[in-house]
Amino acid sequence: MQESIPDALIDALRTARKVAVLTGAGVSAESGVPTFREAQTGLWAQYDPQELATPSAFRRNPRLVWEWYAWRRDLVTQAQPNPGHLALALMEQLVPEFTLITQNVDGLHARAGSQHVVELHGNILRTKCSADSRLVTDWPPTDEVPPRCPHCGSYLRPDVVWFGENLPYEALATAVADARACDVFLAVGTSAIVQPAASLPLEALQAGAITVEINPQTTPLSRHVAFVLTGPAGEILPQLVQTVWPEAPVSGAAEIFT
Ligand code: BJW
Repeated sequence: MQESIPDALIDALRTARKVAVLTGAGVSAESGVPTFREAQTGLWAQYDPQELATPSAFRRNPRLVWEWYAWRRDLVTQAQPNPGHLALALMEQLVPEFTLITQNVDGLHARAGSQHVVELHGNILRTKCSADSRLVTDWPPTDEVPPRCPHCGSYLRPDVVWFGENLPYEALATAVADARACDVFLAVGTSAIVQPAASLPLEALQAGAITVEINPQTTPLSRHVAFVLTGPAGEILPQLVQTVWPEAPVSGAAEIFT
């Protein structure tokens, strides 16, 4: 059964000048990309984050970390954007000012057509030097794992943000500013646990925005937001866009709403 969209939320979105959206792993779950913290299916149910997603894990066992990310990179490359990603790309065209802030590293928002995506935790499809963070696109063929930076010989690593690392400065500054300036803030498919991303909806709330959560489960954020839409993003987001903007003159919408 579909969640009905409250009239007050429809009005708020229709009249909003600025909308900000924070997405998490749940928005890509329906594309077959595993989330992190869900029991049974989440990555951390099978793998220890301390062994894989920290700088010290990489120092201890760079080969293991590189290979784990290579496996996930393949998975992401084969995944396709789902109706939730497409609905957000459509929403961007319907709202005067729109920011899509994502914790996801899978690049699926851009592949769905979102133009302005703020990536807080990097992108798994990019590679950087572990010594100076310079982005590296090519390196000589080698059997060594991880391969080495062609400029300085240090190991290469994925361009993602591990625990204990700072988020990219500009991305975080933009996200905080847009959260504070928006009229409506949607948190979609995130457990709202990992900082500093988890603070963004609260920043928006404190600044007076109408806050919305879209998630099949309750999170620590649920009790703070004005509206909770319970269900999968791939169903709720298309329904939300269709309800708020029923006459959206956007080509390609049909594939979302089938
Ligand atoms: C659906 C769905 C469907 C399912 N539709 N929904 C205070 C106390 C203690 C520690 C800290 C603290 N402040 C900061 C920290 C440290 C740490 C932190 O927050 N730890 C917490 C665990 C407490 N933060 C950091 O270290 C950050 N850096 C930092 O703060 O720098 C300053 C600093 C430096 C030094 C010391 C202290 C501070 C960096 C965080 C980097 C996070 N990196 C990861 C890995 C990225 C690379 C990779 O992909 O491998 O980012 S961890 C992982 O979690 C990933 C995600 O982006 C992130 C958030 O997870 P997300 O997206 O919310 O996924 P899940 O799985 O948790 O939730 C999925 C949700 O979807 C669920 O709610 C489902 O119900 C829902 N769902 N199906 C809609 N169909």
